[in-house]
Amino acid sequence: MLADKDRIFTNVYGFQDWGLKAAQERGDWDNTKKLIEMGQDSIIEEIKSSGLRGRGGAGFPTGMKWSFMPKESKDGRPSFLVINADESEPGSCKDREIIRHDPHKLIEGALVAGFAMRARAAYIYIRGEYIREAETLQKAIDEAYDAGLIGKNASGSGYDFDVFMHRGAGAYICGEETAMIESLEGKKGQPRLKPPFPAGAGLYGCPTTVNNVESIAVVPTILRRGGAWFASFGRENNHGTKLFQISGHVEKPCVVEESMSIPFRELIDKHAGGIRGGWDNLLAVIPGGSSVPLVPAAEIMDAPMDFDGLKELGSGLGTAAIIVMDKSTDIVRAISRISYFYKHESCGQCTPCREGTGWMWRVMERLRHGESSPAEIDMLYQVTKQVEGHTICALGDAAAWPIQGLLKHFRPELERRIEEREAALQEAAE
Ligand code: L3W
Ligand code: SF4
Repeated sequence: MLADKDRIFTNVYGFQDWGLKAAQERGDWDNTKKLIEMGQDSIIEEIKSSGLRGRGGAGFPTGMKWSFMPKESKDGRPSFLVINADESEPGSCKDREIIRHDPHKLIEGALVAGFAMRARAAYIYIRGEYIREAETLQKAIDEAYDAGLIGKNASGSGYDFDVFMHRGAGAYICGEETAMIESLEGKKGQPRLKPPFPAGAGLYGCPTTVNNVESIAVVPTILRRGGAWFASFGRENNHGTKLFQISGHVEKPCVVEESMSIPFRELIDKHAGGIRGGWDNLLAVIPGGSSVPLVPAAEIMDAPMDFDGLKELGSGLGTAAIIVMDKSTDIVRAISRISYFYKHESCGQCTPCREGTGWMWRVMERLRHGESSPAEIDMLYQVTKQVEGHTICALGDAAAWPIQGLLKHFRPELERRIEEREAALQEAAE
């Protein structure tokens, strides 16, 4: 279990004040100038050595991503850091806690990360529904400006750096990095084709890096304590501490910072009070937010909660939003509801996603009631394969994967519903 002394988010439960004075007492903004004096290349090297991988779902190595940013400005174009606080993945609620209770970690991280990638400013794109969180964040940004920590000569470093907050308007797709950039530019939030990646052509066509809130908020602590310290948690290729969000049928749902790679059972027993009704009552778990396939109880028990451990199980760590489902769950209905979500949130610009998400949801609804045939289960699988990998952004994959997980692990349940309905129809006809 992670020792208290190794926690980065020491105020994640909001027991203390989020304001600047209290944040400084907890160690934030402590001689930030010294971190900046490390120099751009050294900061990036330290982040690379920490093994930090993006905390927004894809797990892309953070230091490497920053190194894609140009060292020299072309035609006087500025570079930008965009921070993804559009947390809309069902099950995901960690960035909300950081902004509510530790916003100065994010703002200090924005300055240091922004400096490392030679960015002129950071735009924090916050989910529209996070109304109070946006108020807190704006107050924290104002406090940082008033104290000279950001803005002209930020923290006395000689570097000018602005931080802007931008509120979203309730579209999940704006969490996709290029849709977010479009939205920031005042356009409809629809993903762009990649490449070019944002580091080449991002916000207003300028070099841009988009990072998740948690990825940025851990940066000052990593630099203060050293990349080796962060890398000492977790296992090869899966380093660091991580905010896990545990919801569903556990005794005590919570957001908790733990060491990466902690076994699932230990995580749930130590922090969430165990499974409702005991471990024998566990049916399945969605370990990384609604986009990743479910894992049945028997397979997840001893699994290391990290990128590679969950990938080996055919799932993923995603945002580490763990949705626990006990045996009272109608698993077909649960996945069908997720299908509805993706149908609703599809931006509609590519055909496999626009048409496929609606088609898959309608079939899922019929399967839920057994109003189908075994052949249609196979056809549903084929359609998920035609959507997966054939769309502009990852929303198509995210709509296909939960259904694939259901078909892989719970096909007998779907067949049982079809058989039961057929038997009932026959009985009624006789
Ligand atoms: C330059 C290259 N940059 C990759 C960058 C790229 C991006 C990052 C990861 O989706 C996932 C999605 C959801 N040169 C590069 C390069 N990059 N190759 O690296 O890129 P990618 O495409 O692997 O992922 P993504 O499009 O960022 C994110 C999944 O996360 N997810 C949850 C998402 C929801 C939230 C939320 O609510 N907060 O994050 C859960 O699984 O399905 O697969 O920056 O530009 N050659
Ligand atoms: Fe839009 Fe879906 Fe295509 Fe993504 S995959 S660009 S959400 S239609």
